[in-house]
Amino acid sequence: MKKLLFLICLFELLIFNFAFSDIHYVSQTGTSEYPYISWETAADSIMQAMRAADPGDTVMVGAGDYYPDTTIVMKDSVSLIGAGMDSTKIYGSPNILNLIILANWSVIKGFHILANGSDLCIWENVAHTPEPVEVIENNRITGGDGLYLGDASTIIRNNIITDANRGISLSFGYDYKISNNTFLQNRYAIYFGPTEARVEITNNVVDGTHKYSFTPLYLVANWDSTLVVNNIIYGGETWGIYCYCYAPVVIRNNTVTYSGSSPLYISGGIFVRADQSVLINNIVTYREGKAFDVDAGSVKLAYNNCWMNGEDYFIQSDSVDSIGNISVDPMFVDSLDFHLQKYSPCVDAGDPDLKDPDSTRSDIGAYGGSMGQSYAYLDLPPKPPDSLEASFDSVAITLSWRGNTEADLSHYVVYKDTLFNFEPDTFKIIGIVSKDTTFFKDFDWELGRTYYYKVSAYDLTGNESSFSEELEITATDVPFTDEIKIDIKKVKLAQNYPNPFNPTTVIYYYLPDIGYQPAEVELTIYNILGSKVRTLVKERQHSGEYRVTWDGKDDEGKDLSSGVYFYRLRVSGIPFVEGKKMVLIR
Ligand SMILES: [Ca+2]
Ligand SMILES: [Ca+2]
Repeated sequence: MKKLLFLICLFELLIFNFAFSDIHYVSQTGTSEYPYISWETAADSIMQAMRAADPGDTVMVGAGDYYPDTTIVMKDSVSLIGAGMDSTKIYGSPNILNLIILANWSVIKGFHILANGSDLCIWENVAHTPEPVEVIENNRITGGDGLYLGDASTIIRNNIITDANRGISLSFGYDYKISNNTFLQNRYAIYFGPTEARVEITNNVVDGTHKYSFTPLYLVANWDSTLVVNNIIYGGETWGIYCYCYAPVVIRNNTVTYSGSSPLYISGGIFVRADQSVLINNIVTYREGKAFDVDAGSVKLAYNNCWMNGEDYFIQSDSVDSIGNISVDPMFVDSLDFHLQKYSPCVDAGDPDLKDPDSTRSDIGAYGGSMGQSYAYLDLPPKPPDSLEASFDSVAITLSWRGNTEADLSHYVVYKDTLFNFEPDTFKIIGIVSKDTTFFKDFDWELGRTYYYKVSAYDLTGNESSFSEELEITATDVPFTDEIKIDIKKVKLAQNYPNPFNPTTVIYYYLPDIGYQPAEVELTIYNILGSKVRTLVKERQHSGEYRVTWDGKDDEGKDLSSGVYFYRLRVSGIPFVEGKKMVLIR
């Protein structure tokens, strides 16, 4: 009897499942027979299948490119599932204002959704029943105004959101959980205006190194609670995280780095103005402006690491509890991997009340804290010494460089040879100097000869860095005097080729390692009157060789007339780079 009852239950369960969770298919090869419940009979368009769906159903969309001719209006409790963000693409058009409109309990997963002329990729701004939860996950969303959300609770996770004016805009809603997304080169990654929502922004990576990137996280005037934890934010022309919120915000274990490029803007790190906010365990580095600006009372600003910013801590209120803050090289793995190296001073230096996942004291930075990662710290060699320079006092050639900043630094080694681009080995060592000494005097030189120098850095466990840039030095007599001068070669800005030219020419330049790269680089063309006519390069670049083609046009794209033009390379951190002349012949 029991067995029979069990079978009946099972049978009912099957019916229940069958009746309430149909799958309606969409593909580019189906026969399009209503109600589209197999790949063979799949609908031609997403809206056809959506019309056939009931609450609880799934609309499954096969791989391919889809160009809907109207907005895709979701139905309540229907899941829209694609074959993956690289496989199923939905293109908007200028005729469609909002590409997809959400309903209650919508799920969107596995698509590449491209605005392609539409204003919004995903819109949700309709009256919903109280607090339905919508899920948007594993999509790539490109262009337009990205996602505009309001009046619901939404989980947005594991998406890649690119090239949007506002990646995610939030207005009035309930709970937003925005986690594990990658934001690439949006004007704003997350923008929320007036909202009463509870917002959690966790484990996202935000690349704001776009020429129009403003404030990556722009959070304004919420009245409930905001949690910003374990995010990595780099770039942006104003603030990395700007919280003009009235309710307290918790900003914990974020890494905010690389400032914006325009001197017109502030390029700060984190701005907060709500009393009772908590800012702990954050790393803020390489911002041109203020790392922290706290314009509020009773704020806990503690156990942060601010280093190499225009100004590290800017506190406009007296009642700020600031303990445990440090200012040291965080020792990231590299310029785009913000895990900490072994012996980083940020390891176990965070809030002692917080534990890492490995149950040690919390680390400072995006991978530390209770919601962070457990990972092996790598003992890497120091960075190569940078900004290698030379001076001369008629007795010695004095080499100097900028000191390394790693906590486990041990000493420097100086190499010398008479061959260009030489390979350093132990026979070429001319000096070993302690970590606190950043110069070396070479007394062994002859007039008229050319020498090449390189420097490396060692850590305490014996790892040697790669070598610094090579410095080429020639000591020569100054004619008709007793003086000797040295010629030093480092940055190279080559003569353009061809020259004279029509219609295009190539300018080659070489950037030395000046540390803290990418450095701001500007390659500009001037006319013979000295007016700027074209900005060819204005971006952050790493050391290396670059080739840029100029088409003889100005910034507006108009052809310039025949004549003499000048080009100049400006690199932040390098005082002067000469200009060169070229001739355009029409
Ligand atoms: Ca720890
Ligand atoms: Ca090391």
